[in-house]
Amino acid sequence: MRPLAMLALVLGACAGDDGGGVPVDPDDVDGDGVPNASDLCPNRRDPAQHDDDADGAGDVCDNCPATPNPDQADTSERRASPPQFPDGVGDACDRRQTQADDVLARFFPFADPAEANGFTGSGFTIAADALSGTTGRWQVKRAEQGDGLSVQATITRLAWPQAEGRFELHADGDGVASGFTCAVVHAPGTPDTLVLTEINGVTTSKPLGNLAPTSRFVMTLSRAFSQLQTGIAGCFFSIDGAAELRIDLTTSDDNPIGTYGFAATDADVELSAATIFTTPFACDTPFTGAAPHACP
Ligand SMILES: [Ca+2]
Ligand SMILES: [Ca+2]
Ligand SMILES: [Ca+2]
Ligand SMILES: [Ca+2]
Repeated sequence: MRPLAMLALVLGACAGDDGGGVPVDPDDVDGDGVPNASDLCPNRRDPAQHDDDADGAGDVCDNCPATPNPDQADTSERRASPPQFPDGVGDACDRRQTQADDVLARFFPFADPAEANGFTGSGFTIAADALSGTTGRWQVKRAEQGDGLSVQATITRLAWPQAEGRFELHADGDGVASGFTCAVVHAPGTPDTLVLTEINGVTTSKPLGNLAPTSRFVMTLSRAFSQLQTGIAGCFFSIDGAAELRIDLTTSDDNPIGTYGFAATDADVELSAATIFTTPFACDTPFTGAAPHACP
């Protein structure tokens, strides 16, 4: 018997004594029915084995569940003095590369219709491993505390059945009377446009061009606050893995509590996933510079 198998057998005997009387199977240490050798998350119970980004790491153990990163690298925060350690958010999707304490808070792979139970709203459905709809609004109450929030949608279809349409992410409020929205706006005679809005406040925008409906878009609405309470909200959009287009605004909102979600108005949209990142601590100064942005 290999030493590892023997150790697992010993641990299994202990777990069997004080658990439910079921010994750990050394060939399936997480007990999900999938043998270690073929388990996408050998140490996390994961009978569904869903791998949204198809990188070989299952959703429940992937440190960037919507970004292919087979190496699972998470090293960019590491420094010797003063000591700082990786934060569990993979380098490939970590928006604050040099700052620890970021959290991969929620991941919605839209693989199971039961995920809809986490949301309020109407107009979207979960089927065929995606969320889709044409006109709808879904949101979830934010449970995580902290100044920083990123709401990221992985979009696998975005088409316009009418002359005008809109798809948006929202955060910090309900996206109707409060909070921020990051929207793709389609209108006749103009290129599709990325628009960032603080509700009842400032807005900024940038043209995206005419989007091809079946490209893969990654759209992110982020909010980060400095310790000086100078707030920045950002909206990011990438097409087929190209560099992100980014727009920012300075916000007067000092209450990072509310909901996050997404809404479509006459937009034939399909999301393969939504990912929520949070941070309990803000950057020392507002984030600036090239994407992915890092605390200065
Ligand atoms: Ca297993
Ligand atoms: Ca994965
Ligand atoms: Ca990944
Ligand atoms: Ca990290």
